[in-house]
Amino acid sequence: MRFDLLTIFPEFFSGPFDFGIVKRARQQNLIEVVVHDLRSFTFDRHHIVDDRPFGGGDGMLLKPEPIFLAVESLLAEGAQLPSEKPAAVVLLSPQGRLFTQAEAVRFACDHSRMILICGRYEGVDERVAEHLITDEISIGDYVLTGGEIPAMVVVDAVTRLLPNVLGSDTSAIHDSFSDGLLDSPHFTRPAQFRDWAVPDVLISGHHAEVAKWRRKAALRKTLLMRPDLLVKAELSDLDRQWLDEFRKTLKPEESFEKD
Ligand code: 9D3
Repeated sequence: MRFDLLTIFPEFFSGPFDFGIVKRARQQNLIEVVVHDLRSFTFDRHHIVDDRPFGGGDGMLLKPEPIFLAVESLLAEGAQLPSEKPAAVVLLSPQGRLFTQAEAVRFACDHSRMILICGRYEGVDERVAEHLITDEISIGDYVLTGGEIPAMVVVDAVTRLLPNVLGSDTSAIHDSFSDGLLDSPHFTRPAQFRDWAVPDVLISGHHAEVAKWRRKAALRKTLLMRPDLLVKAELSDLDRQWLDEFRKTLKPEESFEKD
């Protein structure tokens, strides 16, 4: 996968891709990350990238011309081989559809290139959304100062899904959300820390009992923290029985579940 990031703050991206799995993926040429300064696609003396909104209102918008020029020259440069998957041109914006694990999987599988446009100020001229991009994405319902951090989130989430990025034993398939539940709790040594002992069953070495404990713990955690996920999760009859028991023993204030 090649990621092209368009931003007015290219320095923002020095650091986030230089550690851990993403750094290794770059070194192994499994991904390429190229950051472009939107100002380099302007021709006026002051390299102006923003302007005031027609009709009035607070704040400034990113102008369409530098964004169109940048995206169109990037698309022309990567002369599309017939075998190659198409580029996704993604605008990060608060108006976008929610970025989920399913969206990350779709980008990883269906595209060999992602051009990520980071909005700033109050937003971006709407002609970018209407006539240039393939996807408009938000990372969640909270207000950030721009699309740079969301772009990092997308690069990170998509990268770890690409072939050979994770070690063969740590498959991306075993992730939280892949079966629609949160992960079960994990423990490492020491078996006793302060007043808190690791559950005996995890130390017992009894694999079937461990698997059962983990499934129950994942169901309990999901009921407590993210009951919304249970609506879509794949649940067996035994899962539903355990959930009913948990619901009976839960104090009302412990659950965020809506009734
Ligand atoms: C008053 C209207 N605001 C929209 C909610 C204006 C506005 C606020 C913040 C316009 C842009 C921004 C900057 N945010 C992003 O560019 C952004 C974002 C976000 O704020 N939250 C979650 N995902 C994203 S993706 C891009």
